[in-house]
Amino acid sequence: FDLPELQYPPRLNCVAALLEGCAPERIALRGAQIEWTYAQLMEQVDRIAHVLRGPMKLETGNRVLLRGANNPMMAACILAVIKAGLIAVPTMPLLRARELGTIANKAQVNAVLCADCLRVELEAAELPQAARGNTLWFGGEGSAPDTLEAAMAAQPAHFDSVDTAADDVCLISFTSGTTGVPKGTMHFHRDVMVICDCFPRSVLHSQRSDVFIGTPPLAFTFGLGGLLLFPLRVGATAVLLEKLSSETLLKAIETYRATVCFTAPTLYRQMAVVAGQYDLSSLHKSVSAGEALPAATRESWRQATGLVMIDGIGATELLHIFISAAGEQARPGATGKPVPGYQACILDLNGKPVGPGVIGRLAVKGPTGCRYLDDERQRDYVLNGWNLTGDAYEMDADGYFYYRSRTDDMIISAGYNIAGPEVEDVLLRHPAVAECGVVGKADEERGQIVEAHVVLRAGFEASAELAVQLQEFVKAQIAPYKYPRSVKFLHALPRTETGKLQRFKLRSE
Ligand code: 3UK
Repeated sequence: FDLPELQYPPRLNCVAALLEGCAPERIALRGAQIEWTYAQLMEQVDRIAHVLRGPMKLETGNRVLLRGANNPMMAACILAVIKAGLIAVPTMPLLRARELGTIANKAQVNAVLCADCLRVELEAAELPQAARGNTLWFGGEGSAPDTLEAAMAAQPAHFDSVDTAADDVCLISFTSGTTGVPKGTMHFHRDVMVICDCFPRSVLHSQRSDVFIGTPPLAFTFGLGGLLLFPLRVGATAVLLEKLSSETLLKAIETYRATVCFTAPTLYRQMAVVAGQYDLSSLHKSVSAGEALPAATRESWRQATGLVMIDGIGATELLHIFISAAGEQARPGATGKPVPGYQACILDLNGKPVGPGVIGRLAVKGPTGCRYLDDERQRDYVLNGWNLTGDAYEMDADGYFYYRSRTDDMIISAGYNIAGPEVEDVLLRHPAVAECGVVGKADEERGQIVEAHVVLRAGFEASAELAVQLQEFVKAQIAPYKYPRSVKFLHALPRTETGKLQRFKLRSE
């Protein structure tokens, strides 16, 4: 944490620092219709900042709920909120009114900037008193007085950033809540600089000539970092596109000559199948995060594109990626090593460190860390300064970290501990399997049995014979007690907006 490059002045506004000294004529953001140079981006940001401090009457430290798909205007709104000394509370586009109400109240928001296309759910949400009536809409048709664009037009084109402390909160980010209630985490101006100076610098070696592209929403810190903050830090270009599927992402990589791609394992799996039909010669870094990257996916992506994927584990609580490896440093099956600046170790149930080769709880310490809005939860996540991510990991003698499963997802069957993702990796190597999720199913005799939920590739049909084939396939490759005693065929797996498999939904089926 005392790396020399991670020292920042005590007075720091991270957006001012990110945009300071950028080349005004270079392209900062590209969207479907918009292309902004750094000078144009700064003007948009400054006009929005004036709107927030002027007609919206917000004061330093106030919180602004933000809603929108990935596009340049949404990006400008997030930056403007922070530059104006306020706290950004970005929310996932698919959230419903009830969830939005919960988040708005937990974060005690004072105002809202919302994309016009997400109007219905927002209007149905119960916002805190202060935020009611203090909402502006952007990206819609027309120029009604309650549109952000109309308000911006009446404001000056330059805004002096608000003088904030390096340890003032600038972002409240909510976890996607794979298990239920979203948790709000607070991050400082300094934390934003830290994530820009850790993973992208030491693992990606990002530079100004890079073109960043990908799918994670800006409301998810994986996307906020990878598709906005990291590119700005080095003066590069970010391509922000709404609703990318595997084919549209491949097409966009080709069209925009993207060099760095951020997405989750599922999309890499889907893209690998058709990657050969696109010119991906510009791409040299493909980053996977959000959930475990199966070795099978790593291999099929390599075969399809020649690229060695960069796996990285990050968490909303820690803001971005803290264990990763690239190129020569990558080791099969491992997520990687702690990103310089971070430390990691494996703890047993009593909080004692365990040696290499033993599965335990992943603990991480570094220049960013968990600060929940809710004190109650803080004690579960942070132990003696170590962040407990809830993941079961194993370390080898050389200090590489291997993901096994979420701590709560370990399957215990007839006394054996079985990690679902290991079985998934084997199943994904079978030609009939497109996607799969392996969970524990309650069983009277064994406590739990291994149950596989399988989505088949086009051209294959579900049958009892195929189920037996899959079971035999697993038995032949890993210890037979790990084979799925139950196999179910589905049309799709339940996933969050961030691409994570919702195992609890598979278990409750
Ligand atoms: C899981 C992984 C294995 C893991 C995130 C990059 O995913 C992000 O944040 P969330 O708060 O979830 C955190 C949890 O997700 N996970 C993430 N990456 C991996 N498991 N291998 C991986 N590579 O359980 C972790 O505890 O939604 C990812 C950057 C920023 C992020 N917020």
